[in-house]
Amino acid sequence: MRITTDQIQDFNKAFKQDHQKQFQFLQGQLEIKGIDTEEVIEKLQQFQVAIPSWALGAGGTRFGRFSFGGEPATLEQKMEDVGLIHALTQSAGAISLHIPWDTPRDPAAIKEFAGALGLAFDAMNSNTFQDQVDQKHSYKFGSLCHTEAATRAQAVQHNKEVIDIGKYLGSKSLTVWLADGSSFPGQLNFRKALEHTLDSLKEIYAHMPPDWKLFIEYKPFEPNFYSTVIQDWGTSHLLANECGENAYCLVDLGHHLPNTNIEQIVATLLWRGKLGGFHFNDSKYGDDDLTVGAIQPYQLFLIFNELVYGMFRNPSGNPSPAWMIDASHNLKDPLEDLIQSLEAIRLAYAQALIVDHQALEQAREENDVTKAQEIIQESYRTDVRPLIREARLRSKGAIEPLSYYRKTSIRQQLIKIRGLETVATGL
Ligand code: LRH
Ligand code: MN
Repeated sequence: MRITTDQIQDFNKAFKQDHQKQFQFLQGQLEIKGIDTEEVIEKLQQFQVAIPSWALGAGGTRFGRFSFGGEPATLEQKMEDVGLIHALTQSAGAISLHIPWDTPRDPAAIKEFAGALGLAFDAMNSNTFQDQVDQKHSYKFGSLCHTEAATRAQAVQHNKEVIDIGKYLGSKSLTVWLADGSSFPGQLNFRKALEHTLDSLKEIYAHMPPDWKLFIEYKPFEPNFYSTVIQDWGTSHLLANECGENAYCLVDLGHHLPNTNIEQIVATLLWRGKLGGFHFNDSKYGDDDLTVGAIQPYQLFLIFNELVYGMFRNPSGNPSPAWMIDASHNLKDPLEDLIQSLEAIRLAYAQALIVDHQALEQAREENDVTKAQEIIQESYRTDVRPLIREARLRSKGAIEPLSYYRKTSIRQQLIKIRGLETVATGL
């Protein structure tokens, strides 16, 4: 299923007048403060977020899974759905594949199809947290950290194959997330597990082309519930440093213990030039993989405030991070959920772009705590949605993507084409 630019422009007519009024009002307000709205809109238009191939169907928990109907049953249908989201939002110009959930049966055809949809391939994701049929060595007790060399070698080989698939498709990075760890005290030799993991990561790193990046994703717990080998940003940073200059830390927002100051971790990794990218989502308790900005929108703004500072206001030389969503949809239509997440991400980015960083630094230098808070909350409390809409409109997207999705009954159309029973691979 495809949506044409003409269909979208036609649908936009009903929203244009209101949008123009709100946009001109906000533009006027921001220009009084000396903010260059054109620069902000340009940055928003360039800001593309990769959609995870594993989050286009109904997710589930161990307590159950509730299907939506019309789910993509093939990689081609998943790419079509990302194409739909991108046509409407003009902010999802890439897909991130998870192997073997989305191993292309015909890589040449998949590459051509991505070109036709205007999609790039962002980071590839390996999977050594599940055993595949006919797999020789089980990952029950770990993969890159396993006590047995043969199991480690099997896991390293899998990562090399994922890189080779990505090389062909035009991807430039590999994300390694490991479930490796233990669920009982005494079960694991922490040091040996880290040493094995480092040696294995170095082999994977050596297989990467020189222009590739390795993203090392950390997580404190689940599926292991006593220790995780790569449990936090410090361990990921240590391993990335040991691997080499093309190895970085990947920050999944849901991979932090309650009340962790994630924006401070982001500032620290940016400072050291080791911030590789993000898995955006939101959570209240654990790795809940909820819609971005649904639970803690202020935290998301504070994270982007550190990103804007570290990337533009006082650049640390960190390469532009990879922007990816990593979510799982149990209750909402996956495409609606992803459209909301994309909106929340651009909102936080736009709010951070209008922060008066000069005044903020001065307030900080003078330890004027109240003023510093007033400055950042002024931006957070500014309704920047007209800027997001204008950026979408200029990129030939929908002024109101969700309205378009609902008013044209896209889910019903997908159900008509694919039926009610199709199940998407992934989480
Ligand atoms: C682990 C994780 C990782 C993916 C998986 C689908 O919790 O965040 O990024 O491999 O989800
Ligand atoms: Mn993740």
